[in-house]
Amino acid sequence: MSIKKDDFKNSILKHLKLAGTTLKDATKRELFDAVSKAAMELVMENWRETKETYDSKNVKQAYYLSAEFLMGRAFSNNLVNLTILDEVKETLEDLNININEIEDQEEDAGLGNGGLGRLAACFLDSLATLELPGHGYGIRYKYGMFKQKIENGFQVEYPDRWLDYEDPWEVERRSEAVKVKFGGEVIVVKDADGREHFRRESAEVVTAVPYDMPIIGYGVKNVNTLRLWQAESEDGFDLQAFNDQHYNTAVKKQTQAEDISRVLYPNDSGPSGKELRLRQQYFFVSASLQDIMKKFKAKHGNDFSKLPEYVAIQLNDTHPVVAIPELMRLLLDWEKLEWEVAWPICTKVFSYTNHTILAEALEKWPIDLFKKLLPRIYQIVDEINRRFLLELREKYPTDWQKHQKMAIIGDGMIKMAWLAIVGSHAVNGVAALHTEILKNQELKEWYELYPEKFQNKTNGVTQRRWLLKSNPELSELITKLIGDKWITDLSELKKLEKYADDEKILKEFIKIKHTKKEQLAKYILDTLGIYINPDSLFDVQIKRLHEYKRQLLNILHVIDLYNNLKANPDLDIVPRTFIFGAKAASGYKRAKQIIKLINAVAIKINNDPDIKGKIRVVFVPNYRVSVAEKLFPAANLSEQISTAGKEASGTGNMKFMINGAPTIGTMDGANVEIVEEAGIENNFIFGLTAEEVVALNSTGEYNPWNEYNSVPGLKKVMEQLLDGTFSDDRSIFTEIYNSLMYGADGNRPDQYYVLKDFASYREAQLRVDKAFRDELGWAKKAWLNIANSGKFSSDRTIQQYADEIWDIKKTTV
Ligand code: T68
Repeated sequence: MSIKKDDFKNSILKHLKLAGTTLKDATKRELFDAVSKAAMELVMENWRETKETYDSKNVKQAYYLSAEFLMGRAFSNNLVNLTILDEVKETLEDLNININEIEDQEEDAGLGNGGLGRLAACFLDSLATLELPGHGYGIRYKYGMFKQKIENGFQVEYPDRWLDYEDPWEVERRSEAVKVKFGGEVIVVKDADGREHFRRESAEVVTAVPYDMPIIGYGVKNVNTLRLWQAESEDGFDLQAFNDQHYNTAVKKQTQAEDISRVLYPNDSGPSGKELRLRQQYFFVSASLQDIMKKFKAKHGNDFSKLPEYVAIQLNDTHPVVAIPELMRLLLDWEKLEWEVAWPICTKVFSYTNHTILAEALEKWPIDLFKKLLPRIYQIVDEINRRFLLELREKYPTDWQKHQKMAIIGDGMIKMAWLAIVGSHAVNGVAALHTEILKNQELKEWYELYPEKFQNKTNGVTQRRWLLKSNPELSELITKLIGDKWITDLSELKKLEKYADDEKILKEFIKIKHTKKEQLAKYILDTLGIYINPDSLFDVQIKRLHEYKRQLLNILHVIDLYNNLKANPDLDIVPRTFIFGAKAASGYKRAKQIIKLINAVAIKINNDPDIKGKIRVVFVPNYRVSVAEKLFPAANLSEQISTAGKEASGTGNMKFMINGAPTIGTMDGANVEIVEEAGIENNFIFGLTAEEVVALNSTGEYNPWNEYNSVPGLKKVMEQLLDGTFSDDRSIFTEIYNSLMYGADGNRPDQYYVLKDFASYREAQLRVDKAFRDELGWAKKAWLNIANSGKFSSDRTIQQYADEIWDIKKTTV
């Protein structure tokens, strides 16, 4: 698309006028709104046309159900995908407006925790760009991922008020609201033919109001939809109670309904178990399915055997899995289908993605809670389970242990992952290694039972946001060399390989990397008041804080390096800046202690004159998508150091790779495939393998005291956690120490093998130090990572989902 500058200018002026202001008087926020609305006018037409095209061509559509969509900012990304960014920039310059300042007015849409939510956002971008009919359904949380501040070195959480200002990139569609019912009683009525009908009485009714965001394909007319539901009470507040001055009572129903979409749960793993969380899940799932069914019926009438020909539904982890019994409910109770007819329809429609092998993250709901909140859904799950157990008995007549292990309902719990596998035709992991671990370990019995269901879909990221938008300088160089096809076909980057020994090109790349580092250094200085040296090696670990991701290994190594520098001030090392960004789940104590440790180490090192700036440590607070866009392009080294077997895939690893940062990492998740593509010699691999971890776990013979006593320097580092080196309060790091050396909360000592991998990690860091001294040699490694990153586009991933799971087709508007 291209714009007529004068028309666009007039459109901006019109929107300013409608807002009751002028170019001269408008605040930056008012300008942001006006420019966004001018752009939205361009989007609207294509959006409508997209719906009409999908409708008139009668195509199958995919729906991505996800409790999280970590969209980040819309403004620049949408202008990029509309291919009008440069023209808008120039138009704004004519009006004396700096586009960067406008961009900074927008809050991130932080409706997700981390990788899982951001993956959903990348997938939507790819669906639209590939002209595929695929949309998202989720929750319009009033408060997204909390805002993190660091106070006295500790994480403190504040509400994320992202909707304080009206969002110009969404459209409320109140007329398409639907009702969702909770609780109450199930009444069974028999009709004349003896058929049972189920009715709900005295249920709590909540209204689900849809808000739509346009998902703009790059350089195409397709505009798909992300529909997010907001919860409201059916009939406002209780005026009678209000008149009687019972104010709390008057708003009770309203508050209870609105609670459902009030806030995102900030747990990226670990047990949920909270009633409100289940309410959220059922709320958005029921609303979405009603919406999907309404559209299907309007088009195809009541022949539901055709549903799988027109509808595919992807369940993003177990969070939306209650969709399986909900669709059964709609087919049985509303549409009067027989179970035997409805069930195969269901399994053909649904498919399920698993994102974790951490056992504690597999969702289970206590029967009592589930039954009380969703009585009819419980009956249906019970029946699914009954029939499934019959199937199991047939297949394994005497293996009672297996029946018990695989039952959907057991130990007083409903096991959502089991329900997902039984109710879907496809189950996928998110990287090759992860899928193998699912098949051979975690879901072994399930793979034996349903081998045909299991698939791998290695994750990917959208190069539009993570390269084109966030690194325009590198994008320009790439386009200069190989043209711009890479923007929609990342495998084109392979053509860069022939420049890997071209000194002139490598120097241009080095210069660009330096520019991105300067920009980041300026941002860190402006926001944190900390100076970092753009000539130092930027060593970056940015991801959720979790013990298995081992930020602790990183910071212990920093402490060791610090000790070495103190002992030998002339030690010849490459100057380094260790950069961290991470949020810890609010209730995750150990993760929070690790954040405190990183900050304490940072203060100590950054203020020690002996170090002469050779190493610096920076913790970037409130890590989020918009900050990630500054960090990935500026990184020299990508830290992907999880305990092997624990990180399902990782996607940050791919964002580093396409921006030219080699990986220091374990053979875990998608790191395995990154190394396969880019070459082990261009990355820094260390540590236990997934098999070695399994073997060590099973012998139970690992003893961290052996490493403690034998690895030079390690003992000292560990002692410093206790002796007040990093804090006057000697007790604050004791629990970290104890968890490593003695085990805590019933876990084995050092369950994530931090000490075990320490020596190997340090050795890999020495290789990094050595390699980085050779500027061109390093640039070549980085360049080869870029050139071989083609596989890690979410375009490739989504094309595989489209072909191998959903069976949806490219539909040009
Ligand atoms: C991540 N999972 C995986 N979970 O950890 C990561 N969990 O390896 C993978 O690359 C990514 O998913 C995409 O597949 C998560 O991000 C969550 O955020 C989460 C949220 C709520 C409950 C459980």
